Amino acid sequence: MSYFPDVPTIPFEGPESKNPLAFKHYDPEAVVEGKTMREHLRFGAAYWHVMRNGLADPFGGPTALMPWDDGSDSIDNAKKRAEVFFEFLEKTGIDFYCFHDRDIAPELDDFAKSTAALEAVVEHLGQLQEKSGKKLLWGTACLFNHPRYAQGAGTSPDAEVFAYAAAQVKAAIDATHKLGGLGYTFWGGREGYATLLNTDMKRELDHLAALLHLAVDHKKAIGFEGQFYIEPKPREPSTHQYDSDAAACLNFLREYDLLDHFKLNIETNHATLAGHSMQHELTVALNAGALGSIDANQGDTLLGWDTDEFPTDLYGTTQVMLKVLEMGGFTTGGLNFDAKRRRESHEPIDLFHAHVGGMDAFARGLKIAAAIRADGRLREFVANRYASWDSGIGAEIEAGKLTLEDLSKHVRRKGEPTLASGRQEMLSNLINEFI
Ligand code: XUL
Ligand code: CO
Repeated sequence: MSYFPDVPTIPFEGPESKNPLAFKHYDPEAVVEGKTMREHLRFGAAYWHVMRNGLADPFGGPTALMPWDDGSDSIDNAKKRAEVFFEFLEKTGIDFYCFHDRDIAPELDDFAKSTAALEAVVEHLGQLQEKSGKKLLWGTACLFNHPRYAQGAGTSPDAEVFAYAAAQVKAAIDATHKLGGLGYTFWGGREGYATLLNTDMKRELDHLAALLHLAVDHKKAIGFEGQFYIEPKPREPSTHQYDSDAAACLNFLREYDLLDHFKLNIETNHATLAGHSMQHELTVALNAGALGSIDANQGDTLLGWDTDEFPTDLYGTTQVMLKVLEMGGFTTGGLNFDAKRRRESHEPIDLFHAHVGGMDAFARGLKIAAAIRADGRLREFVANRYASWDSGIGAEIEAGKLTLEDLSKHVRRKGEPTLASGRQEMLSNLINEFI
């Protein structure tokens, strides 16, 4: 039985192809810098967007056609969705997926029932993974949708809500472990505040750290070896979210002695909401040895919210892949399409157009990034720009050998420095040579 009878397995046809449902650049077995494209890119699909996003917006209801879904909270409906999803993964050639507990299984009227439903669907997902060879990139708990979390989950003013969130995190980590998940993500959509008038920020942050420590302890207790991630985002739905950007997350993890246990999952549209470029966020994470995984999407400069568009901007994908190559590639992480179709793209086949385009945009980004690296002029320019630190006074400062007194004498001797140009325009032109 096929749920997408009109869609074939997406072939690679090369740059000359005019077939909208063919890859022009993503050739999974093609080798770039010694690894196949499939190994470099590690594409993942987001269960919530592919299977559960009806494409509603704040002014209008859902439009997405999902002929396979009977709209019920039954386990059978949940299992059927899983089958549709795996057919989608098979046909797109996406190797990984990510989920929230409440996307794959319904939240029922009590915790024990919801957890049993989760376990039943996890069993089924396990069989589908077995048959297809697809893998779970990461799992997570939805700690933002239910009304009980309206004032936070780990940061709720109510200890009973914290306890509920902790119980839900345990069940979601157990599910991820059962499915051999490579990671587990914490995104704190409600871990923040709407106003400081009613908020004890210090206490809330202590509680968030306590929840993460409990998760680390549980991970050890059950022998789950996957990587824990925190996903920064500055706002939406909260006015301010504590994990506001990569630097804030790293500071929080250091302050609460959690840095050894977490890496970051950086999302492009969250970076722009934080007033940063994706390149900035990736660089901050990479500098701390904490770049773990990526939620691949892009925002819209004309809209001030998290539009989660599919990535099509080649400058963006090139910058991401430059950082991923600089890191030496993903280990547990990958490129998870945390992206949704526009509300107007409501037909099931649009899911394929969206993902095929995102995969091709990243395949091109990878090829362009590898070409820029092979060319070497960019790397050489940056190395030369800092060359004054490699010997003489620079090397002595870096080695911590000089005092302010020494530097004062040095400047009296040398006089005014002569600065070299940063050559930004020349470097932008250089990038354009490759795009
Ligand atoms: C929300 C977001 C989440 C996380 C997982 O903006 O990105 O979907 O990726 O909870
Ligand atoms: Co995300």
